[in-house]
Amino acid sequence: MELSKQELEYPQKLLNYMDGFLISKTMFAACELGVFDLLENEGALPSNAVAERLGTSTDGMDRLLTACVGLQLLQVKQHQGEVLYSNTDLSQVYLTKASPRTLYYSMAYYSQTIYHCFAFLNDAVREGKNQYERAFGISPKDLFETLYRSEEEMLKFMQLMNSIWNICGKDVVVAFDLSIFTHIVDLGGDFFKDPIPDADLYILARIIHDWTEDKCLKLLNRVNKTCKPGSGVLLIEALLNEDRTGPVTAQLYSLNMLVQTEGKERMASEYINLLESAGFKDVQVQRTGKIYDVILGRK
Ligand code: ASE
Repeated sequence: MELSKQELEYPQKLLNYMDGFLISKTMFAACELGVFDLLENEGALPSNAVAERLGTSTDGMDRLLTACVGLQLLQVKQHQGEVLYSNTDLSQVYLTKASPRTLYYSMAYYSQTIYHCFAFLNDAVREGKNQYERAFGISPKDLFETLYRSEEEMLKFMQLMNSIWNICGKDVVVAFDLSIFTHIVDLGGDFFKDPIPDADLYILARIIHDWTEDKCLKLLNRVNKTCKPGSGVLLIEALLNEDRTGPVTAQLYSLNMLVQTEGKERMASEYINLLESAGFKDVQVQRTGKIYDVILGRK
């Protein structure tokens, strides 16, 4: 890629990347402290009132609200000598807990789990394994015993997994005409051990990316064995480009799979290989242009 003289002179992109986690953490703090929920209920408020209601320091809250204005997560206006803060449309729709399209629980999981695992990204890259031990003092045995280490953690993870469908679900379910399948199972539970229920379409949404090659094949072989001819398997994953150029979201998610799981994000060709090795054929791939893409195989 050609770099302009100006970019070399003043590396705005690098400065933005350097500040990336400051931005994330500012947004997470405002979510977790309850700023957007309070402003949704109360309308425009001055920072000292927000601080009082949320039990924080006035100075700290004033700076947090100001930073949120800069990030366009809040708007500010002057009214009779008072500085009043209120939600923007974006924060109203996505950052308040009660909104039907809320990403609040994604934000909370990023802040409380992913952020701490990413603190050990260097170690993860050196060792090629997840960082639960360093981040949370949990010795890695079964992956989902770790992820679901308490009822609370399990719920937080499920809320994360659920909340992304608020924004990506529609595109994923319409990517293929699934009307030929009458009995659809969204595969969960202990699918390495438990019997696979009868169905004519199995959905594995963000399952394959958690596991090593061996375990992916083991799971897909189990599903294939249960499938009748004509039955299908639908994988929902964030696909990497074949030429390794992007999408950057999937590339970063693959690093997250490194710090959090046994798996990685893959290219369409890798999913096709896995499915064909497990006995599926006629594999088709649909990109959605959003985070999650869709792969359909048939027995
Ligand atoms: C998993 C999905 C996720 C396992 C752990 C996970 C996600 C976060 N942690 O199957 C959702 C995808 N987001 C990222 C950043 O990878």
